[in-house]
Amino acid sequence: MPTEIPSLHAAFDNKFKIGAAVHTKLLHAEGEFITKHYNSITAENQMKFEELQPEEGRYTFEAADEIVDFAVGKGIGVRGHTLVWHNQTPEWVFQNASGAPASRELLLSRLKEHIDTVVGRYKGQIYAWDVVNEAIEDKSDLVMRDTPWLQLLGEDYLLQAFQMAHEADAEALLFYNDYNETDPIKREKIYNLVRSLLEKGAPVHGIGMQGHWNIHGPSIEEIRLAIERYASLNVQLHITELDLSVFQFEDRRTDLTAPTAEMAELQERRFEEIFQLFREYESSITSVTFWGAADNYTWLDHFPVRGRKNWPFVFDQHLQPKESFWRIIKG
Ligand code: HAH
Repeated sequence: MPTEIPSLHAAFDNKFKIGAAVHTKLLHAEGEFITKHYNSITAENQMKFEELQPEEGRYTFEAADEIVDFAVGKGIGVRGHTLVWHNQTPEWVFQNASGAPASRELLLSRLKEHIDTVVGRYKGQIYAWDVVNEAIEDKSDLVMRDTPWLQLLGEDYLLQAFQMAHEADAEALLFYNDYNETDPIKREKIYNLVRSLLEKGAPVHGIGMQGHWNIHGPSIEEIRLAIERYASLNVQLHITELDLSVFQFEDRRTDLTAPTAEMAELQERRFEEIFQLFREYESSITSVTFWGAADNYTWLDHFPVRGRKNWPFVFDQHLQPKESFWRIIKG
């Protein structure tokens, strides 16, 4: 008799939500699989600024609506991603009618309009928003990332964005989201940024740790220190974009058609340890989202090496549970 496959999210039901990044095609093709294993979904791309408002005042909500309708219909939560980011945001946002840089006033009014329209549309249906994504610089001698938002609005843009989002939906949990969040130097910059936002009274309810990790690092200790540091601000933590690449970032090999035995084993061990750690901090961690649903598709197939297959999840390319699945649900 084939073993019954238990639901992934059910294994964590009284701890934290288990999410997947999705797109509408995946919901059409594999809606049942998603519903069985995940109780939170995030649009991988279809709620980004360029997808929702490609031209000023022309909103394209079809895909985003479908994702939200699917979730509401199945009783699944939605994490919104993302309102303010330097990527996948159209050029027009930062320009005035003559193509020169937009004034502070113009950009702030566009930001407010976008947030009001988008957050307002899904009021009560999206439990958490990544209000600002990746505002911190990776290089150690700089703090804020140099983006058009910073250049045109100054550092104040984060406070503004959080206030606008809170006005549009007072119930939604509002997150600052970033990657390399376990790096000690970047970790302190993120901590200081969120702390200063909180001191200014900004409605920031949580920190999103993206969790784009690999089978070698960061160490469990580094992840633990980051969780402890962020949790000390008394905000919720969401793991927002979890994947465990089988390659180190510098590894440029493109010849593999399956993970090696060593990769698979390391990945299993790491998934087990990482979810053990998440369980330890279940009073702070309220949601854990994978940046995909199964190994048949991941953004890592194209990043940082184009066309190099990756296998970063706990379900394989045929949506079957990998050994890692059994290790993480055991607890
Ligand atoms: C994330 N950036 C974004 O938040 C998400 O919207 C996108 O779909 C994929 C990844 C992560 C990132 C990184 O790990 C390294 C360099 C730049 C960006």
